Amino acid sequence: MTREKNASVFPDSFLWGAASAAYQIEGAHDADGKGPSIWDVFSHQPNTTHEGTNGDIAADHYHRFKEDVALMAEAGLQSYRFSISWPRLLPEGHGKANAAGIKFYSDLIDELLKHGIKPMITLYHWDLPQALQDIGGWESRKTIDAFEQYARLCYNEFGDRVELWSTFNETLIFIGMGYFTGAHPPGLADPKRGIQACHHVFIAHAKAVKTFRQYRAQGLIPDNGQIGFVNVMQPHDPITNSPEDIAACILADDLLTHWLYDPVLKGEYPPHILNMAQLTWGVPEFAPDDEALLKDNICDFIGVNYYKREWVAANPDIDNTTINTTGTKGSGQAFGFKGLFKFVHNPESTYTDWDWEIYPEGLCIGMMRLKERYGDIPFYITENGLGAKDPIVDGEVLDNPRIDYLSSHIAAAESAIKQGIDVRGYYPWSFIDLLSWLNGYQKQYGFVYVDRDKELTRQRKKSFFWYQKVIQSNGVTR
Ligand code: BGP
Repeated sequence: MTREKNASVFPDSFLWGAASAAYQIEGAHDADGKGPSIWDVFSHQPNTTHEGTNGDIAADHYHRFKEDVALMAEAGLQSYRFSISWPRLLPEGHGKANAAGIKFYSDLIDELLKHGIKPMITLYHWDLPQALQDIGGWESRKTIDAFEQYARLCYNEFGDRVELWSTFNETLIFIGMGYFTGAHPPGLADPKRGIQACHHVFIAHAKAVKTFRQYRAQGLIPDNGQIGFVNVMQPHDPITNSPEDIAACILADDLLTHWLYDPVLKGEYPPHILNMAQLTWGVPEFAPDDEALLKDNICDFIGVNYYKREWVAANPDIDNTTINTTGTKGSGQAFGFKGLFKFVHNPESTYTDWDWEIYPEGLCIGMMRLKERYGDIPFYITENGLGAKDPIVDGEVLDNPRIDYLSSHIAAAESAIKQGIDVRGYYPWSFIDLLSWLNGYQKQYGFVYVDRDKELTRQRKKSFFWYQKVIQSNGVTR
């Protein structure tokens, strides 16, 4: 059968979306009974974020969600990925729920559905209630129990209207930066504690998946309801063909990819890495049910957040985990863990102002590698985007580099589909300009500009109109 010229490769059911996260978009950090999250506390400490920026106000989406959803509808969005702020629903992390918090998300969901936009909920996008951090955070099994209560509350309140759910966003970042490099809360550099905390996240995930399926079986969540996990997809390639660089690259894949994908897609850790961790640090420690919980609760889909590839080299020398948070090109240095591997600059590659390599093919290659390891799983591209300081010319936001970036990545998603990968949706990061955790408001990603000097007025960027056409043509016009 020959495909009609210009016919779309993207299936009719494909979801063209956009993404956000509660702390980065909502603001209203202490409104209507919300409890503080670890990010509220952390970002108020000196020298933690770029120029002391925080999410106190963010894009004020909490108060302006109707205006924002109207813009999403105008763009033609078919789905919107957002996260729920756990401390907005449960100010103490567990126990008594906050009715105003529930109402906010319920109204947001209704507003989306009214415009025909499918909600995709992330339960955890890093804003742990501070009250839980105070009793050990992810290092404590009490947080697993609290997460299960929180997940149940969300299923009870929103499950009848929402089909697409994911439990966690990016273990690589919130565990890696929270417990290995110390750049995110709780600000530790302690692998032993990090590995155990990460294990508890996987167990919390497995329990939430189990409960989700019980709800679905009872008809409390739609039959076609799906639950997944969202991870960073960061393909690694060796910078040379030397055996040392190749070995370092294999190790980077094992520690940064397989360690974090295997538990949710295979229900177990890579055995040799588990062995190494237990011999070196004596962790992760398993409770009696943990192994079965992981095995029995494999995800329905995997969400991949793709921004960049990393070039890997052997690393006998450097221990440096600082990154470019200024947007001054070239200010990032090699990032590495001594004795394991380091990420290095490749002079032949193209980079953003934050020193992130622009490599569209990596989106397709990354999914192919995952398919090879995990089989035929459904994929959602849950984040992809260009962080940049957008130029304003005669009052118009002309974000041409973003259009080029997204266009080339949509082409890569198309190649993946042609090669038999089951890609079901594409969610650029982000719909609207919002807070970048460590980089402040100067690192913009949105289709909609938020004028921080003019009462947070929304303005459509050039990419807004471009994406509208992409959606209208089901990915053909780009
Ligand atoms: C991902 C996060 C998002 C978002 C994005 C861009 O890791 O899930 O929350 O912030 O990266 O990163 P940054 O803001 O650091 O540029």
